[in-house]
Amino acid sequence: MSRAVCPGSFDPIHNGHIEIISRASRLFDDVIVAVSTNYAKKYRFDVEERMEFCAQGLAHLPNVRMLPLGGGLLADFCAEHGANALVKGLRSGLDFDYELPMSTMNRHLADVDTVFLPTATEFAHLSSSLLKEVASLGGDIRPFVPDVVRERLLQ
Ligand code: COD
Repeated sequence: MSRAVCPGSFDPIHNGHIEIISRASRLFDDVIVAVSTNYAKKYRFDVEERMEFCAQGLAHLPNVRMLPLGGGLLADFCAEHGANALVKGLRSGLDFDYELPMSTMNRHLADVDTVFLPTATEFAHLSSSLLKEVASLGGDIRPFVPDVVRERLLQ
């Protein structure tokens, strides 16, 4: 059985993430969405809430499940869960430049390969931080996030 990990902060999950994870679910038998907690980072939503948003946004994908990544190494998480692939979305060459050293390091640490999927053009401008800013200033983010996320961002 092929197993891949889609890691991220998902603070919160948006449709760019969902599109990449959905494509990963067609390439691999089992997909684990690893929701990170970096203790040095400040999140808008706690890990339970971010996992709940992921669960709702990805409920249509039967071979996708969510697990907390915790504060440890992603490579250790992959080894512990028997995954030999990571899947990441690329919005631009800048993403690739940022991701390439991490992919090489993850291969060194746990012999895990990174599969890069180019994002759909309609989601290439999305990031969780941009969506939080636009929502906080009253902009319409309906096309870009699951309803549950939009409602929570509006609260
Ligand atoms: N379209 C498509 N894909 C997208 C989009 C978009 N618009 N936006 C983001 N993505 C993809 C990217 O592949 C990204 O990697 C993923 O979604 C998650 O995005 P974010 O922003 O939620 O998550 P990040 O970038 O904050 O996640 C960082 C990790 C958790 C992956 C990273 O910090 C990590 O690996 N942490 C574990 C600690 C570790 O092992 N460190 C050493 C690394 S070698």
